[in-house]
Amino acid sequence: MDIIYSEDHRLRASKTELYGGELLPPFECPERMDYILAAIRDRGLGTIHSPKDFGREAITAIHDEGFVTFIETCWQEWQDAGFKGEAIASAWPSRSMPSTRIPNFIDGKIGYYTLASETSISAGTAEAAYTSAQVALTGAEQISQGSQQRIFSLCRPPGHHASKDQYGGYCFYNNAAITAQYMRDQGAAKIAILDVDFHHGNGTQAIFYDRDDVLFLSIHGDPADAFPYFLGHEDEKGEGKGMGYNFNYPLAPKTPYSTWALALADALNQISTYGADALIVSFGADTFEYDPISFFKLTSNDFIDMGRKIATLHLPTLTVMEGGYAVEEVGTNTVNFLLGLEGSS
Ligand code: Q9C
Ligand code: ZN
Repeated sequence: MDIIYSEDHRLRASKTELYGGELLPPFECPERMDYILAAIRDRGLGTIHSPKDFGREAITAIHDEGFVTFIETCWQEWQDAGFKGEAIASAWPSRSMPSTRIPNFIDGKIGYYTLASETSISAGTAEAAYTSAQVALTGAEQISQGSQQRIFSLCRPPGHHASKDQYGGYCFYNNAAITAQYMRDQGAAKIAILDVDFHHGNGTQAIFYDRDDVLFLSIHGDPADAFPYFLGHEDEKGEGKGMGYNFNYPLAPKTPYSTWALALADALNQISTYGADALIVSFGADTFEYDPISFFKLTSNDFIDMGRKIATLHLPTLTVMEGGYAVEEVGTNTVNFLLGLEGSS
């Protein structure tokens, strides 16, 4: 399987994550990629290619122009304001002040464009997020041209929590959504996005909620107990033309693979019925039993079976990397999934 990857992810190197009231080193760290690259090499998964540049337009096909400009300028404006730490939101429009006006001052503007406050912005974040989207798009082009049936876009930072105009949950640009739109623009009629990251793909759901040309399915920790807390319930089915094209499988703490796989079986049936031309997998290894911020109980071997089951769809499949924070095991678990998907494990 070909792999798309860029060293530019290292530009995303913030020092802080707001966690439990402390500013800690981020779970979403550059070392994650080193473990994945080592596992790709050790197990001979395939050849690594650099991304092409599909331009800013491929990103604004999904994201709001003002939001992309905000991501590009936030760090400079934060420094210009004289703040000493990394850029982090502390107030945003909420139930009791549901404003849609965009503040001028960066401390207000950052709240407008943020859905959660754990994720800091610092030097290089915008550049890394831009390249991560291009890594995804380069994989999507290969799938669209029919030259490959399986591609792994090793994206960092991840994307699935980002909506059209909000970042958070370690995500800035929604790589999976950007590639789905790209594939549609290249002529595919129907795309399915299967999100198997531990966390609900709230950004991807929101982006396609009123559309029937992109089916979205997510298996994740129940939002009653897990981030992003405010989206990902089973009764969220889509709206307007999109009604019936959104599927959520929220699962309880300590869910083992035997139970998780029942949700997957239902999701795969829905994808078959839908008749997608291509599949995008938002893959996170944070369903792993020892993930430090998650609560499912998948073992390393379970990832092989997950890949094999998804392969039974026989669809051209682009895998984009999302989360996974048990850093020393993230490589093994990710490559296990990809080898299962490829049918060589
Ligand atoms: N107590 C991705 O996996 N905060 N994002 C979790 C845990 C945010 C995860 C707090 C987790 C975001 C791409
Ligand atoms: Zn996650």
